[in-house]
Amino acid sequence: MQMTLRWYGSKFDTVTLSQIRQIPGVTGVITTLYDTVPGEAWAPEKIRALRKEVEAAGLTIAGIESVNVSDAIKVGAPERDAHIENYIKTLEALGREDIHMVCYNFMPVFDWTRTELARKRPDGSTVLAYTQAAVDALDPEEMFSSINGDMNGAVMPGWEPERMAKVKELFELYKDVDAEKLFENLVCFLQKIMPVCDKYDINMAIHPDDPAWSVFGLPRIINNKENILRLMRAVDNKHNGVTFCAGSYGTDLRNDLPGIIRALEGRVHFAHVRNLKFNTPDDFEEAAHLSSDGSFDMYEIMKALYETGFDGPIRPDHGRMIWGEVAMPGYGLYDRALGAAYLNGLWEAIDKAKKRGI
Ligand code: CS2
Ligand code: MN
Repeated sequence: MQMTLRWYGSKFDTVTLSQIRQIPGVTGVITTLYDTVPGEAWAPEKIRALRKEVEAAGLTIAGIESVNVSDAIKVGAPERDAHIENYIKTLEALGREDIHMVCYNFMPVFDWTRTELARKRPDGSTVLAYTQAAVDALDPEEMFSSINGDMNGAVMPGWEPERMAKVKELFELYKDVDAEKLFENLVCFLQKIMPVCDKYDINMAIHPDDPAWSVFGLPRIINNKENILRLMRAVDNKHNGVTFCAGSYGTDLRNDLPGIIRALEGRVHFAHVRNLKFNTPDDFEEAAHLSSDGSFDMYEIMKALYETGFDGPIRPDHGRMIWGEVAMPGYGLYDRALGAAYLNGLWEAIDKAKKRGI
């Protein structure tokens, strides 16, 4: 595996490449062209410039998170084919820059949903949190205004103000799209992009739905072992793979996280490893990465990745806001650096124990 940190680019991130370079064991970044619009093709020269910038800092681009899929592709609107053509052009341009992993999601309307971006924990840190009761009390438009004030001046992925201004229209677009239709559109998209992925050896890694159940009546299709395996079988190509995100599959306590990893052997191309602390089954907060701070057994998660031969990029996921840092919620430097060090420690211990036959 390669330990990485997500980085939004020098124009958007409070964290710098030189800071990332100093986290022990972190050798790459997961990045994106944050100001691109889904449906458009990425300019090859911008990808080249991004790569040069990252490499000049002594790091590599370990993958892209995300090349976002347009709503037209998700709902199967008339512009779908033109958008898929553009997606293919973007993949070609990435392949030519030696970038071989692309994370994306197929969630309708909202990329992810949290009801609080700065819930205070007993240690004084603040974290993202979700409580179903708050979602039930809001309509989707109010949802955006209720979290907007807590973004620390950042634009959060999937919650761009321009996009949220159109929430009503977006819901309208999805009104005839049920889970089956969404699944069909996803399969159609993957079938069309597999040839270019084969040509440039690009691993597509679908991010699960977060939370792993339907919010505001929108369909959810990538939320448990059965559904993700169905997608793996529907497009049975190694380049059709998965982002294993512990904090997203883990929102549903019925999901056995190491079990999902083991069932996906060979198809996990990217891992987001974070911990959640559940107060009730439908109220959770994003704890520190350590097992003892949350509800997951992080050792078992890392062990399942190790034992299935995972060799893609891995990153700590949303960190807590600590030590007075002001950054995009979930994406400060300090707690994610602690997370990376901890995950590296678990990996080293697992690796040495295996090699020494302990
Ligand atoms: C990420 C997602 O910040 C997060 O919660 O895990 O936004 C993720 O980047 C996208 O869903 C992938 O397309
Ligand atoms: Mn994730």
